[in-house]
Amino acid sequence: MPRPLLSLVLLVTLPGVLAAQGSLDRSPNVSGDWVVRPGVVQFNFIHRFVRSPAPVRKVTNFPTFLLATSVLKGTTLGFNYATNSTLAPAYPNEWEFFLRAQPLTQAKGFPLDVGGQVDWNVAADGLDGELSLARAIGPVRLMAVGRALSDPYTTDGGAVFAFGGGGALKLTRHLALTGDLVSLTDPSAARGEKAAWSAGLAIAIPSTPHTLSFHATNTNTATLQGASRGAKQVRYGFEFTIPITLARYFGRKPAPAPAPAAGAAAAAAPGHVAEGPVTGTPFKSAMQAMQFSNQSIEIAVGTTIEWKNEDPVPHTVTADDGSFDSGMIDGGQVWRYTFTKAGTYPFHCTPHPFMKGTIVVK
Ligand SMILES: [Cu+2]
Repeated sequence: MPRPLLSLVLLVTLPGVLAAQGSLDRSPNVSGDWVVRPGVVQFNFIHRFVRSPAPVRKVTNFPTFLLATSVLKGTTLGFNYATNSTLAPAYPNEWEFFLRAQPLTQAKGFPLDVGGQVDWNVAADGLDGELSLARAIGPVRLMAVGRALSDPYTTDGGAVFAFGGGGALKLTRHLALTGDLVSLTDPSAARGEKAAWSAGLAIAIPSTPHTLSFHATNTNTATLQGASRGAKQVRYGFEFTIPITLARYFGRKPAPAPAPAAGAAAAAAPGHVAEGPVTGTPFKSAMQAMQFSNQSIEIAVGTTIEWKNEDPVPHTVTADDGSFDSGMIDGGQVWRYTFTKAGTYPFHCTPHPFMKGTIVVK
């Protein structure tokens, strides 16, 4: 297969790690201003539809595409493109170009996730802003949001405001219930503006970096403008999230890992390699963002290597010659192996053959 075609096939079938947020930590109308991890391009696709009454029963679709990437760590630059928007009269192609930042996070020890977005909405011909606060408490993540939106019906830069909240309840690692309620402070009955709401079921597809959210909502598009206005009719639809890890296609070669001194090099058992208790200090490595974090490891005979899978998808550590094989290591799990014979051991990950490394045992 020609290389560009192969790349395309990989791009479609093996997208990158769940780096940006999937749909399990947010709700359809409240994004929480998630940001993309550096080196990742995020592509999200939302498809919603309504069916007109009998006898026509015409299905009308409301898609929104999101493409975004990181410019600086903790920030995201991207756009939403909704191809069947009802926001501004006679303006169905709604573009929103946004810049997001999430400077404070619970992961870094702050009590809340604090994020914000500014965007230019082309259909509304104006600037929008959002501030969001979120906090995870056990399996629940609660979000609050305040928005200042340019008024799509005026040309004098008039502003409207919206406030709302959302939540996600994680039932398992792969399943969450989500919901939200957002309203303009002064919805216009004449324009049919109602409070926006959604109810959904979000699924992390096992062994992939994708999430899928099935939801019902009364909003048309996923822009700040669109997610602040409900309509009369209920839309049913889904969102599919695709994080694409660039390192996979434009491979970087990290420097070889430093060689730690072997703890108990003398006690090398006879034979090839052995799986067993840790002797001495293990050499710690990991799987991160669909790569082995140490692709070249040099150790002394008798050293144990400990791999931690920091991805949400399972990986393996498998010798190319079959001399060792971890089997599936789930996200968060650790696997250890003690190398008792000198040699060079190329290894890979069985479900992701592009993940490769070499261990030199001296
Ligand atoms: Cu893998």
